[in-house]
Amino acid sequence: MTTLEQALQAYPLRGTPVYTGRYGCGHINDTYAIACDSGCMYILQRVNSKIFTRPWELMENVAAVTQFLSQKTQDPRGCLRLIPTKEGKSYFVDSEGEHWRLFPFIDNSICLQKAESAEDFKQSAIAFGRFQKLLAQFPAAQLHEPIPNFHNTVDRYRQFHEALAADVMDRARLCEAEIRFYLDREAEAGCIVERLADGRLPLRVTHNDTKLNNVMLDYDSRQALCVIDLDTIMPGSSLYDFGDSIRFGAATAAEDEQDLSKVSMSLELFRTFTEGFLSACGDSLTETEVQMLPVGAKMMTLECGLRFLTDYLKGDTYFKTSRPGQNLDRARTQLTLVADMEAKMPEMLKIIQEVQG
Ligand code: ADP
Ligand code: GN1
Ligand code: MG
Repeated sequence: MTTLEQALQAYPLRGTPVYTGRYGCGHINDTYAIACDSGCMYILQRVNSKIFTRPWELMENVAAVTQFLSQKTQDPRGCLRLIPTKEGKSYFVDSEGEHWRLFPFIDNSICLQKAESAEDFKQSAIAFGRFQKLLAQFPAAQLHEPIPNFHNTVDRYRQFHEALAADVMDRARLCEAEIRFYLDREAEAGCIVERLADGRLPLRVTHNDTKLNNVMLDYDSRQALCVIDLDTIMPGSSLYDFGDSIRFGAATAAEDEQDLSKVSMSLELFRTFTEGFLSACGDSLTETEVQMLPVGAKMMTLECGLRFLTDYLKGDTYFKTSRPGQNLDRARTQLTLVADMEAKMPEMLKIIQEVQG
């Protein structure tokens, strides 16, 4: 019996599977759609144990958060729900030690790879804002960290210094200006983690992969239904999710664009996202969090760029590349965005005031 068949047998499916096939465009897990003769459909996933080395901890996070969310919403499509195994467990372990989980297929929904309009981007903001609001009372400190220190920018700088000192590929000489740019901003690295540590910023449940393709929209209305892909949920700051959404979604060019004249942060898209996010968060964010949202955007972009540069120095061992120098290109787009955000900081703050009303 294949491990997929083992997984199918572990769950109390309604009816007999008549179709099982690979599904979606996710880059991390193995995702299958299952259709049964009863008409019931499911999503079955094998967790990527190369990236997530302690999948049982990740599954404890997913089980705790989905359980909490399901008590907050009546709408069956309003949150991701785990289906327990026949033994009542939240995941199944196959004969090779791989972890599987089963979800109801979210009916009549669509998952976009790219925003086709500003409204799509706004809907992702609503989904992630609602996610924050619904989880505002969740005891975030109880969550595991599937990737420790994921958004600890101070630690990301430590790793950068290590890579720079080793310079195993002899590439530092090829990116002196970029290295300087990131080093010039090292003093700012602690601005979120220090506030989390001393309580000026509250600890929240963060999603950490806030791309549009992790949001399900209603197929007909294209309104946000729920957030999916909960593997990287961790304790952190709301600024992480807001910031990473802006970094990726409000950029006017691709993450690896080589023509830097095309790279900027769209204030219009910043406003669009902020409107959706704040309207859905309601009053669950503190005033400090709201005021620091633009800083969150800058810090997430700085950190991501630093990670790309670190990976370039180390020989491209973390981020997948399809051409030489791609990680350096990515580090360059991110620093261009950071510089643009620095210039637009007063306007971003003004937008925050206007949206807050
Ligand atoms: P990955 O971590 O590999 O990105 P995801 O959990 O994001 O995995 O799932 C991959 C894709 O599968 C999603 O982009 C979405 O299209 C689809 N998908 C995931 N869960 C569901 C669900 N419950 N209902 C319908 N489609 C889903
Ligand atoms: C990675 O796997 P993907 O493309 O969703 C990375 C993010 C980065 C992003 C940059 C677990 O996300 O942190 O922002 O690349 N995810 C992980 O493209 O490291
Ligand atoms: Mg995904």
